[in-house]
Amino acid sequence: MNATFGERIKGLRRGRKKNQKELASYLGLSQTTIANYENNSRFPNDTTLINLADYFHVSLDYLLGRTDDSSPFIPPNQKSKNINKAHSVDEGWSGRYLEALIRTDFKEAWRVLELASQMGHTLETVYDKILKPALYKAGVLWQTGKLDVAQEHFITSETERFISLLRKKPSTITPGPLVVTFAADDDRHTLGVRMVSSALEEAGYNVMFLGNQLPFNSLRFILNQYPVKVVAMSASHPVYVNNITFMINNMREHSSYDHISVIVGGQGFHGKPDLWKEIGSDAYGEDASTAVKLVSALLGQ
Ligand code: B12
Repeated sequence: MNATFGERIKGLRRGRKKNQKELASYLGLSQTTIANYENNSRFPNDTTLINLADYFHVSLDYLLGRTDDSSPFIPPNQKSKNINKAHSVDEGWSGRYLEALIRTDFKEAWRVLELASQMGHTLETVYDKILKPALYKAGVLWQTGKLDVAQEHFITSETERFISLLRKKPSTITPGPLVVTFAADDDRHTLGVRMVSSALEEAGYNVMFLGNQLPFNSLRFILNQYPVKVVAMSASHPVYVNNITFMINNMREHSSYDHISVIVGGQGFHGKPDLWKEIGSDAYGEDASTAVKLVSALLGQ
């Protein structure tokens, strides 16, 4: 029965069909370190040990060969509430993600996101703490001439792909209350509101993401045809807030839409704490995580 630590790591790694290099990369270690763990000539520190247990979804006792029961100490569905502070997603993660994409190492970039998910971080955390800061940083690098616009486009398109990959499979969706999301007018910055849409979907809402350049008549068509509960609009710049105001004013003219809540967000609202109230929306959210909480509160859930 009980194996050594090295045997455990080797067995788990092979079970996951990973080579030593891939596992090392996930953990930010060298291949030699993994090889040393596996032949029991080195032993990890406590943070790496916990990272290994989280990565393989096993308990520390199992890793150390004290039991053959591999069940993780923290049940996976509760992990997000129990994440050890050592695993919190900080700037290092978004930095690693961005640097990987600048090197065109999309595999490594994806690994950063996968590792965060495997460690139990929610989708909103991946969006708000890894992807958003990375894209903001890319914007600064582009503005200061340190990144060519072509690189910025590549980073954006890879991030779009990752957002799609992180989304729930349609077959696993249980349709909840309907939320309509879109970006204002000519605002081509749609990634943020797509992240919000995906986070809402993950939280159990049925989400219709409508892109941008939506005429009010088309919004009205949607509101008349479908049982929409919340409209979520995004503006990446104050100039686009006018269009959101226009949409809200038009909606408010129809009492049949009184039951529909409106939430707003995006960089067009940054630094203007009361703007959302002034334009007649019901709430403002600074990120995907807040968007989920707002919709839940507005729908009394
Ligand atoms: C990628 C990008 C583009 C892409 C957008 C592709 C796409 N599909 O989105 C393209 C190439 C199209 C683009 C074009 C332009 N861009 Co641009 N772009 C960016 C960049 C690098 C990233 C944008 C992004 O995705 N950010 C990450 C997302 C996740 O952040 P976010 O939108 O804030 O969303 C979060 C929250 O705000 C919130 N949220 C967002 N929406 C909502 C909605 C609700 C309801 C709620 C509750 C919350 C919420 O949750 C999200 C997740 O946390 C930014 C840099 C930056 N600071 O963002 C520049 C940036 C926004 N762009 C900029 C500029 C200048 C432009 C152009 C004018 C460039 C040009 N000369 O053509 C054009 C404008 C085109 C247009 N008509 O809109 C400037 C804007 C400066 C300013 N404030 O005036 C920036 C800041 C770059 C810079 N540093 O100068 N851009």
